[in-house]
Amino acid sequence: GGASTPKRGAFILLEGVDRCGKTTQVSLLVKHLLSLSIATVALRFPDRTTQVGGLINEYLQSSVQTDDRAIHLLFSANRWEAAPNLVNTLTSGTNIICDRYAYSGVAFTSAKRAEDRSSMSGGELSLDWCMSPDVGLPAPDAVIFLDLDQDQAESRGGYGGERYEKKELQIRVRQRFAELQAIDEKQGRVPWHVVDAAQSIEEVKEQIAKIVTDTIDRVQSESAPLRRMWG
Ligand code: ADP
Ligand code: 2DT
Repeated sequence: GGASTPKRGAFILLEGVDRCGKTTQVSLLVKHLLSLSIATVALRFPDRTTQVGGLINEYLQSSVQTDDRAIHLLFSANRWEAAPNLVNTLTSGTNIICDRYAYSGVAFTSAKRAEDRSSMSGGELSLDWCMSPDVGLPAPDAVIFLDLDQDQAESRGGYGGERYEKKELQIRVRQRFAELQAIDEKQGRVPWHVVDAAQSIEEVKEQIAKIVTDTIDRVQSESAPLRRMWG
């Protein structure tokens, strides 16, 4: 007992292609944890409420040609500007459930092909190039990957008008996520949990809730230090 420093919160990330159910599950999860009196907040990237996020929002909603590297760096800047607050939240003992992060950043930019791209140089942008601006960001304690194939994603309703909502791009994005999972598994630092997102909302919720409570327990019992991305 006594006035010991509170244990830090866990940083848990939900990733996956558009429509896999991230928004639905983040909101169910936060409600579930709060009902158990476990301090938790939701975050999402891009955070469109900041000035940088406003530029990202304009980009996503328009078809104006913009350099892909410049846009990639804006998405990364949008995480860096949030990082101090994110670290303070975790340090104060609050858990964070986050919808998309650096993995989406790398997966989407590296999935662009020459014909999708508006950059000065042709060819695809390498994973290494895409990862480098996010190196050093706070790393999640777990990645929950909601896995859904493209046909099932599309059966959940037609795409809206945003720039990346195109079938071929989404298929390549899913492949890039798998490459990022392999990189993390080789490094052995950030555990990935792949959940079949084609199950019912309730089934997905149960599986995620178990992963999340196990992760929170692990972070607290091991007093695990907060790591940095891809370091
Ligand atoms: P994301 O945030 O990953 O794009 P959403 O949570 O917004 O996904 O879900 C996309 C659509 O699919 C919504 O209409 C949502 O109600 C529906 N949906 C979410 N999860 C499931 C599920 N497990 N089964 C069927 N439909 C789902
Ligand atoms: P939402 O539909 O989840 O708001 O995402 N994206 C996201 C990137 O290209 N790079 C990033 O770093 C992030 C976080 C994924 C909007 C789109 O932005 C893409 C879909």
